[in-house]
Amino acid sequence: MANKNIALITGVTGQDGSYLSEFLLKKGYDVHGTIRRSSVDFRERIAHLEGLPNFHLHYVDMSDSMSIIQVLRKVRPTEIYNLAAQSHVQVSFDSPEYTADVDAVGVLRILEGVRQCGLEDTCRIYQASTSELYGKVEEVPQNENTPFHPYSPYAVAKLYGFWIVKEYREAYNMYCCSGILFNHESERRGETFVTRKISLAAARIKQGKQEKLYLGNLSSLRDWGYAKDYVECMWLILQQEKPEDFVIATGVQHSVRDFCYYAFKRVGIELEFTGEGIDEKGIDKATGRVLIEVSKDFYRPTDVVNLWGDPTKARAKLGWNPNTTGFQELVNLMVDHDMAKVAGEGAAEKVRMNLAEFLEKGIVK
Ligand code: NAP
Ligand code: F7E
Repeated sequence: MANKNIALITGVTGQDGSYLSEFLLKKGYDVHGTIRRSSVDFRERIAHLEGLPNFHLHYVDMSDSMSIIQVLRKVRPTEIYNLAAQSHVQVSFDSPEYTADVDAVGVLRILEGVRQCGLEDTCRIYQASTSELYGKVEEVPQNENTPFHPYSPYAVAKLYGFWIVKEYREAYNMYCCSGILFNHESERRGETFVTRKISLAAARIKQGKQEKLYLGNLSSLRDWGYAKDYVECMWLILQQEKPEDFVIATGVQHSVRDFCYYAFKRVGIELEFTGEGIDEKGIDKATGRVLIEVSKDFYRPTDVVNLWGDPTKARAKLGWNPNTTGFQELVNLMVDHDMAKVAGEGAAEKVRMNLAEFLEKGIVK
């Protein structure tokens, strides 16, 4: 059909890919998502979309140019949202080469693939960039002009992605841009990111299904937003007249400790923190029970500890409201979701509990 909007979302099975699919389907797009073959089915975030006439899935791996070219030729998208990535910062220290291949060279594969398929004048490209580029921060809060200082293999790979997008924009006049998104969370957040690890633990501890929560740096500061609000920005960034990069953030900063406090408060437990560094503990004020301890296993060789975004440009140019969902509302909706999830865990409970134990002991991070 002429003039039909056709979106290609890499990483459609991820947190953002699933929300963005819903958003674009509602706007009438044909949505094509890329998935990877896996021995077990991890498509729960998009299961409710499968079977819809405008929703299509294709096997693509970001380390495989041929699969990328094949899907570009077949789909001929008008918009590409490149969300696929090895997105876990701590894991990037264990798999630095793979992270570079997928998160850095993968971006190049998309850009060059678009050119080689002759789509450079008809297809706009959004690159999922990150506040991790600011890393060992050189100013607070961070905006589009703040210097980058990446501080993990993940961030270094994403920095290449950012610059190669800029290069293709300037060298070939392509409509490609980066959203520099600060942390955004949701009920669909991966379970080893700190917010989800906390919301699930609060629910499990409340329901007597977990003893304790082990975390790393409790003083780390983040600007946490709601993923559902952020995918709208990805779309808005591609609807501008000129391609430009944008910082997407709430402008509000909290510590990991704050997140714990409000998550446990939501389940009726008031925490009190005592001690410092590795000796810090989160104690149930009512019973004196230690619920949170610090474990070295969750410290990173280099950690980014002071992220705070300035969304002024996004507010002014995109007309986006950075504060649709506030911090406490975000914590509450994640915890409420996980209270219900944990309560409903039946037959799968034993398997889940094993994972919780592994997480607790630091065997799985
Ligand atoms: P996520 O939940 O980890 O999803 C990542 C997606 O990438 C999944 O669909 C995953 O597929 C796919 N993927 C990973 N490696 C791949 C490969 N080699 N080939 C093809 N697909 C691959 O991440 P997210 O939170 O939705 O984040 C989306 C993007 O935004 C990522 O690029 C991330 O780095 C970036 N970002 C996220 C945040 C945030 O706070 N969430 C902030 C800034 C930037 P499987 O399901 O098969 O693993
Ligand atoms: O860590 C500290 C940890 O893993 C946040 C990704 O989406 O956002 C995400 O990366 C902070 C760090 O997210 C634990 O040291 C303490 O300082 O939830 P996280 P992240 O590293 O900020 C950015 C913007 C992205 O681009 C990434 O793709 O929390 N922390 N204790 C812990 N973190 C984890 N995971 N687990 C802990 O036990």
